Amino acid sequence: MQRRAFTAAAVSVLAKSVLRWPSQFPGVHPRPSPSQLTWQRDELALFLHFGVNTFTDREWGDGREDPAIFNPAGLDARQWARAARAAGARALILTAKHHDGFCLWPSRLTTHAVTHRDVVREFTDACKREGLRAGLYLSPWDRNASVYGDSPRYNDFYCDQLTELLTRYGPIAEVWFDGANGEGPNGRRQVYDWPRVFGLVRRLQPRAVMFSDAGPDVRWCGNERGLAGDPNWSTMDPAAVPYPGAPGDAVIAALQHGDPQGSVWRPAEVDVSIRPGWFHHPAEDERVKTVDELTEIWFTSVGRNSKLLLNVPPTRDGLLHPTDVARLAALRAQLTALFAEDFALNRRVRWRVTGPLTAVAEVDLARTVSAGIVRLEENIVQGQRVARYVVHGGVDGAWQELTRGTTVGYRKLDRFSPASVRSVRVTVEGVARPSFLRIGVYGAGVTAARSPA
Ligand code: FUL
Repeated sequence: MQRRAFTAAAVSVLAKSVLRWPSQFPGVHPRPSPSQLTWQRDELALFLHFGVNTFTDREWGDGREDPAIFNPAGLDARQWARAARAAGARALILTAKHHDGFCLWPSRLTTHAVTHRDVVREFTDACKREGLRAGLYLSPWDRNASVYGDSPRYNDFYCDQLTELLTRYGPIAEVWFDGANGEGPNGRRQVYDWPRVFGLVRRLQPRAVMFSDAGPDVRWCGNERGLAGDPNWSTMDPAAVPYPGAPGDAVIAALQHGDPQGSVWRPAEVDVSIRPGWFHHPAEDERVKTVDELTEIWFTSVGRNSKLLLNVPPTRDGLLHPTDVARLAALRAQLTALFAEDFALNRRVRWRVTGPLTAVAEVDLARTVSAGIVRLEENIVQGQRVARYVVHGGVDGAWQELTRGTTVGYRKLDRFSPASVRSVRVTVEGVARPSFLRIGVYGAGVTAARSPA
């Protein structure tokens, strides 16, 4: 089920001025916090949707499931973590509780939970052993909790659940707050206390980044199709998305594009599933995205200044499906091949500031190559500045336009028809004086038609 396929009925306390990082006050160009930088540099995380829906073959459970149906006989969280490492992911996020309210840890607060094991512990232990960061998703919308809709009581309940998750399992790198709510016009109306929730996470896990439509650290990209916006600013006006799940075209546009004048650093995360659904359904085993589709998503997420959160759901056995595991490894192999040889590596970049907001960079590649991909990177430690750029390739003194675009940020990847070039020139214009860009130049690689499924 897609999250925007319903009218959100839940309302929220405005989370407007909540918990900015110290550097984010008006008049100062926003920059990432250390945790936001680590989050971005991870580039790829895997999302694991797992719970009672895995056993009922549904996408949204109703909270009336018998907890005993959750019985993953072969569960091996190390297999999840190994597959993540093979994909080059550096973090994993598990649905500790989805909208059905079923908890993957033995919570003291509900009987709608696992009792004979602790899947969250198995997951966090596996992450530790494989050197991966662990993140947790705790659905605000809860179809099982009897206190849902009794706002103060549910806020207590939700904060107590969060406290269990954030105090029992060691460091948690990301906490994921979903904006979905399908209560409908006659449903229960819950007024979430977001400032309290965000404050609790900051207190219990100060290094964790918090994801939601409204941040505060990382924002949703505005769709579940693997597409970051173009342009895509990591800065935002916090008032543009007042609370997680806020509806409207203006909200979606703000999530997609950010805001070059924004007062907070709140980069976009692209969440998309390797399959049509978020949970595993045997009927979708033949509909796993191909390596070329996943590579395309890489270009439209990581290659558009975002982080990719790729969902790979465990089966009823508690294991990732062999097709998905193979696809992850093949994606990494394809990316490794595409970016194996950087023609600009170790070549000197001549950087000339040409005006208050403009600059030109030139790289002499020392030989004529067939180029098909350009990679541009700003040093985001200093913030994000480039608003548009043009890339030219030069041979024998003649310049040919290869590609042009808008924002760069952490990374911009462009593919174009292969062209013979001996040097590359990048002309940029920024919202503030652009700082030095890193430039990579690669061949076109394997074409979509020829690469393995
Ligand atoms: C949505 C949810 O409704 C889906 O089930 C899934 O968890 C996705 C990541 O977010 O809002």
